[in-house]
Amino acid sequence: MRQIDLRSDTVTRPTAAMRRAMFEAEVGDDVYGEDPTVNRLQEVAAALLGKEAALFLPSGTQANQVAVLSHAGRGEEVIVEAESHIFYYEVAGIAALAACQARPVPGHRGMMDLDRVEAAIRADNIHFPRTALICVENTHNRAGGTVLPLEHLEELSGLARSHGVPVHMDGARVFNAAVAQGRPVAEIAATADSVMFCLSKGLAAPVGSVLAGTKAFIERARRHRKLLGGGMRQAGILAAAGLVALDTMVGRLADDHANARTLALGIASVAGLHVDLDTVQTNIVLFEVVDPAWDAASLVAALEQVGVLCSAFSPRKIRLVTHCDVSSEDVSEALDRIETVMTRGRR
Ligand code: TLP
Repeated sequence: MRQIDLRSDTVTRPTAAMRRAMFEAEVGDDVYGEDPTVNRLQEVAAALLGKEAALFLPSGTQANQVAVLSHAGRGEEVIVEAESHIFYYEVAGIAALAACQARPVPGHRGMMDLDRVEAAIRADNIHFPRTALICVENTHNRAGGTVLPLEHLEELSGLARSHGVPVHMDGARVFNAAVAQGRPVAEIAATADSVMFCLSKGLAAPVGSVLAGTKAFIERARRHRKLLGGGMRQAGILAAAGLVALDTMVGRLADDHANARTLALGIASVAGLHVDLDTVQTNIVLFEVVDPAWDAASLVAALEQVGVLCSAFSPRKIRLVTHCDVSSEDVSEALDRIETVMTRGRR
């Protein structure tokens, strides 16, 4: 039985063109700044995002943490959306690595209420930490891959600027946002001082993320990357795949979005499952298990038995992610299997 892996877009494998580019990559020692392929990827990424400079890092988590370290100092405060990756899934890195305090603000579909953000920005008072950074996530993973509207980001950016606080965007899937909105990614990136994006999710490169910002910020980030052990040597082998990813994999994200919509519409018609279709904006489908005979963990286990892999996201929520290794036929097949499991009921 063919497995259909919808756990994450991180499971994508490098394409044939990436493997060829990796094989042929010109390399050097990147800690000396001498890897021509890494340098090229950084230049291409900075230009795409409309930023002065960029840095290649091994993972999105490290890129986010390096961003926090490079914006904020010990004992300062970082405003984060309460369900954001940087707060929820990064092993308390803000506290453990940057020695900062996270100030979570609840969001709706990933968007923090601007009044609440403003209220969370600290006044100048000897008792208070300084607010050093505001983080946003676009697309927003735990909200179901929702796109943060440009007007919202622009308002947030204006608010942050008026208080002299920089904004970091966890844009692990910012290319999904750009494709969904039909806007250049630079327009989205312009609303943040620094932006991180992942090459190893929907763009299918095997490893790596990029952090972009001003030259001065990236110089600080390079030092922090070294501190976290992310200074790699002949990393051009990885960057070569990243260049192919940017060149060939961005436009096709629209197919993943169409597949996610089909998947969501199918799930919406299965008794016992509920999807808020308005949240299905990119390549993520977050659905709720309402049938009391199941919970997320038991349904994930039953689906695994029939070769559909997905992730339990909360006691009653399951996440499915479409990507380039899942075709529209796979989506129909996955829907058939999901329906069969739900109709057969819990054994
Ligand atoms: N997200 C992973 C898991 O960690 C949940 C996934 O499968 O979605 N920012 C966002 C918004 C992310 O979704 C992720 C990965 C990261 C950062 C971290 O990237 P990596 O995995 O490269 O450290």
